[in-house]
Amino acid sequence: MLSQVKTFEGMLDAKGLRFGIVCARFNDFFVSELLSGALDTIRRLGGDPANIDVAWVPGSFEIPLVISKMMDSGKYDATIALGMVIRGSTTHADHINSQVSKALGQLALEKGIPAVYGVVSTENIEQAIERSGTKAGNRGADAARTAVEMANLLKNFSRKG
Ligand code: INI
Repeated sequence: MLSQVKTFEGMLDAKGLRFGIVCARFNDFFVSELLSGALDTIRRLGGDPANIDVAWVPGSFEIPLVISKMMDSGKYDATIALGMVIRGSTTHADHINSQVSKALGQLALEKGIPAVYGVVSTENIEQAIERSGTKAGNRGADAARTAVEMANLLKNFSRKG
């Protein structure tokens, strides 16, 4: 029974894949670390740095528009959004988080290209440090791994002819 089931998985092999990464400059102290983690991961999975484009935008709120343009260019197998939204004393961060996550999800569905959500939302600076390459790992590296897996998985479902 199980042997007849066709199972699809995306391999963790970045060879030949093209990536568009959009980084938010707001809190760039952390976002630069997320980007380093993402680039290092793609390189160690066999990706070619010449196949990676990086665009910087003012803040996380601006990320989806550039992701959308990157998708329309037809140049990328996957896109990655990197940002750091740190909660302050107002609800500003909540508005950014919900808008950006919703927009990225919609873009991926509409255009059929992964829009990996590497926008980290934290309560404070300590949590931001933990997720930018210290005790909770590097969310940029996680996002890159997801992008590679999804790009390879989707190759199985591309329309032929
Ligand atoms: N942008 C971020 O990426 N992170 C934040 O923590 C943040 N906060 O807290 O304000 C932030 N704000 C800027 C926002 O993304 C837009 O750039 C701005 O509102 C202009 O559209």
